[in-house]
Amino acid sequence: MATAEVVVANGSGGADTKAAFKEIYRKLKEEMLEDPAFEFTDESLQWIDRMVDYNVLGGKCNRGLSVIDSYKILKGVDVLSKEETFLACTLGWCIEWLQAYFLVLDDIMDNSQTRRGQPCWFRVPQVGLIAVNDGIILRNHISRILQRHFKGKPYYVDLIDLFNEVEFKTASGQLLDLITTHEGEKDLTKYNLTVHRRIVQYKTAYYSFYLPVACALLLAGENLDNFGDVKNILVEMGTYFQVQDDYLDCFGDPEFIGKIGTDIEDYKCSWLVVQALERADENQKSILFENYGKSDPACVAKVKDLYKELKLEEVFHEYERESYNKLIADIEAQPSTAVQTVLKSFLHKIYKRDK
Ligand code: DMA
Ligand code: MG
Ligand code: MG
Ligand code: MG
Repeated sequence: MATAEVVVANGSGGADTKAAFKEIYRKLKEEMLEDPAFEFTDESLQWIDRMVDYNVLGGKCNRGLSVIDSYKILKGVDVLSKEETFLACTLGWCIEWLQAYFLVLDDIMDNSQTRRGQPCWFRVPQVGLIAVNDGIILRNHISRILQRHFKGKPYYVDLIDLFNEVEFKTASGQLLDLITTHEGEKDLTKYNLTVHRRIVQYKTAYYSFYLPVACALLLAGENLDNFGDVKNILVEMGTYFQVQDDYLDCFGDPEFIGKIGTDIEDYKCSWLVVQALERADENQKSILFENYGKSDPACVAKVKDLYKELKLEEVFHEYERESYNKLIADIEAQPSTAVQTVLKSFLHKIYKRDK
């Protein structure tokens, strides 16, 4: 890594940016609690207040903070005006809100136990399936935040279209993720890298990687149609990110990553099971067929033992190095150095992450 890149990687999302970002959260939440379109009761106010804090906060905020970092790099400045900081942070929070909305529903559908080191929202006593409606509320907050702060900007319609488009892609990815695991359809022979790639591009890459950069580009007055290559690189990066997520689901430390993996129990088309299927002999395949997708901890343990036997940890580290090198080469082929810097700072935030 060249020295200049180290500065960008370490300087991004610094303490000042995080403090400014956090400050703006308080304001946005206050506005949601004072929304004139609804006559809040004391109970409903308290519910929204707690629900938003519980689900929007507590993450790494990488997606949200990236909007600010990317915007600064695109503009070629270290410091933004108060107004620009506010707008960039607000878009960052809209992405964090979007993430909260997807996670609340994802945890119900994946039957997960914990998220960000606490029980999943639907597991909190007295929440249960009210969490479904809370997800819808979180989604509606985004539209209301955008309307309040961006209506009248020349890029307002593009912003709305962008959030709608990315939401549709994500929900479609979740659909693919969920129907491959259907009872009666359970068939490991259908799982391969092509199927995996399609799922993860849609369910993760667009909202986690393309969306923050696209927001920064719109803020900077750019036309997204001119950034097709950038989009492709970000989708590749997002694919690599979800492979890391699949790896950590099995090999990560639940205490540290804040969530307990469920991919084996849920019969997910995870990168690990796809790699295992490619490498297993007949005997090992039958172990997979017998034990994958069962909630019995003894079955889960057999699958994990097989992953270790097949040395999937090493396979993953090799994949990680290769993806990194390929991404760097694609990034360096980009004509704009500002765009290169944005993409590299993103990549360095996630390369070899353990959380
Ligand atoms: C997450 O996929 C995708 C979305 C849209 C939330 P996942 O279920 O693997 O995520 P996690 O491991 O965080 O539950
Ligand atoms: Mg999940
Ligand atoms: Mg899921
Ligand atoms: Mg996962």
